[in-house]
Amino acid sequence: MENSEIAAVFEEISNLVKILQEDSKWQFKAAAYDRARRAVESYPGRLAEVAADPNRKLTDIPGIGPDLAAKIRELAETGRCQYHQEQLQKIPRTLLDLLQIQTVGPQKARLFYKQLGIQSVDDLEGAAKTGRLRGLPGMSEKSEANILKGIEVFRRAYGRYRLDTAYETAQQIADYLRECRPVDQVTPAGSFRRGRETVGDLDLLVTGGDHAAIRDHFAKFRGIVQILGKGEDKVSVKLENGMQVDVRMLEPESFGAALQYFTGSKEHNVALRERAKRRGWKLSEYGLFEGDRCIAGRTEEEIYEKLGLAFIPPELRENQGEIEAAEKGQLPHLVELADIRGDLQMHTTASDGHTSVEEMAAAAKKRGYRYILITDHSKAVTVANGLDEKRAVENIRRIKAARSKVKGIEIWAGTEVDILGDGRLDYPDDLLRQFDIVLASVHSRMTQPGEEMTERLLRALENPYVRILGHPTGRHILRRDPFAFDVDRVFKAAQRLGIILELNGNPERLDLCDRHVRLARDLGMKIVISTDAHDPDHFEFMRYGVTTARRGWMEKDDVINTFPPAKLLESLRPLPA
Ligand code: DGT
Ligand code: CA
Ligand code: CA
Ligand code: ZN
Repeated sequence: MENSEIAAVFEEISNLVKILQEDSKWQFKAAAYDRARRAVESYPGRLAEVAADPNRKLTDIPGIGPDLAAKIRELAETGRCQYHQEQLQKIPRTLLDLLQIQTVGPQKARLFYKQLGIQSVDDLEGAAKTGRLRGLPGMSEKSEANILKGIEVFRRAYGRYRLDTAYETAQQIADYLRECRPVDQVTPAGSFRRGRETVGDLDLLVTGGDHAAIRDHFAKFRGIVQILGKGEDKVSVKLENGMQVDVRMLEPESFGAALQYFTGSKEHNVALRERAKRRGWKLSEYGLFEGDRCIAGRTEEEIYEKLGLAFIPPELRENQGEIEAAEKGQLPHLVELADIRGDLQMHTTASDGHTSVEEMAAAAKKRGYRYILITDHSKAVTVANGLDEKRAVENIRRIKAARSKVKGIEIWAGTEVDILGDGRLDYPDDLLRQFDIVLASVHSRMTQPGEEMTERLLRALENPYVRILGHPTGRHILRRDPFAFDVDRVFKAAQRLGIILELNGNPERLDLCDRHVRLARDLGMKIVISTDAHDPDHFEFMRYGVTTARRGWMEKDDVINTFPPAKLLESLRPLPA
């Protein structure tokens, strides 16, 4: 059991306690589980290992008392927690789906359940549509409309999983499959290999040995709740988190053809098959055929080559012009993770991060980075413990002091200054001037009408100290839609002013999204890929950011944090004299 899974159980217990409110101490109890969830999430090692080690104590972890330690041990050993299961029995399972809807938390879920007998998202939708929610404590017509909008987002998201969930699951299964002796290689295909921000299901291709043995081994994978189908060369299963996984077993002669076929996208494949047909050939998951003779199929490379195309990286296979570009030898040389030299958005304990400047710097240096920008929040973002002017000045001093302690990496003093509702910034120019680099982002009043949000962003960009626009559209994948605003106008204003757009690599955000990255690229703009790390572990998010940049056709020189420090600083908008 991974830390993230343990954290998810604690989160659900906290929600259940808040919904049930069974005794007078429920608030303390819920708070303890919330604290435990955060402690588990930010714990650097695997808790299951700590639990199994007689020489280590779970209770040494801050936020974990004897009771929670026992639950962690129970989860690590059995994969379940008795108390959690008991609480789950007390409400309809579908009631928890309500918490996936924006603006609905445990308190509202309880209210709807107790007052109106609402048990599911469908019930909630019915009640909102017939105006039965307004009039409940704290519920207006507007909050009813927001819930309907939230339900729409929920339905679109249903049955899809974030890229990081897919990544972790793919890795676990691949590791597990490789334990089976005859397995040679496990290769993910499908939307996951194309690097899409969400996947519908996971497609894994396996080569090597005895198919029956691999099938039997896979069927014993711990996370499986249901076997959906079992064929000669394919097993489909459903995992505990609801995700479907298709495992296909292949022969090496046709591995390339199958990888090509199952990577998709469907639209890319249709276009490729047409191309083969025009040459009198047939392309399928078994190979490229001239009559009965297979002329390519062992590798993807030879298939693309035979079809007169340069090799097309999976991230581009969406039939968005990549085939034409491959034909003319004009494919972009996509940016790679190894090109990245630094990270320009991260938080420390000064605001809502988990570690110090020095720890972040040391971890960044270990990754081979040459610079970092510390960007703690400003005061308006109270939920993230934003800094007022005085604390911001102290923070600049603290950041500069870290330079003498961690050498060999540039430690820049920045801020993620909040863009207020009217487009003014949360700090005066006098203070903004003191930072090395100012990043500005929106964190409040996110449902403003499009015109207002456009004006707000444009006004913020006019401030001469703003060099980077952070998570420009504000979306949360599967949870919250992007702000309504005129993307084209804001991008063009940023371009005219020399402001860099951020691609936030946090897999919950990936903001800019792939389409917007492509738009920026088509306008000839540069971006920065940042992780918004609140913990050194989050530096790993760079992987998702780079994948999304690749989906937006970005080359190394389009991404400013591939530059050495001096060149990066030159590529930013010049500061006022
Ligand atoms: P997803 O799972 O919804 O995120 O998207 P994909 O792209 O992974 O789609 P999936 O899992 O249904 O199928 C995997 C790949 O297999 C897909 O990208 C292309 C290929 N494929 C599946 N069905 C068809 C089909 O009917 N025609 C063609 N040309 N290819 C298909
Ligand atoms: Ca898939
Ligand atoms: Ca599939
Ligand atoms: Zn932010």
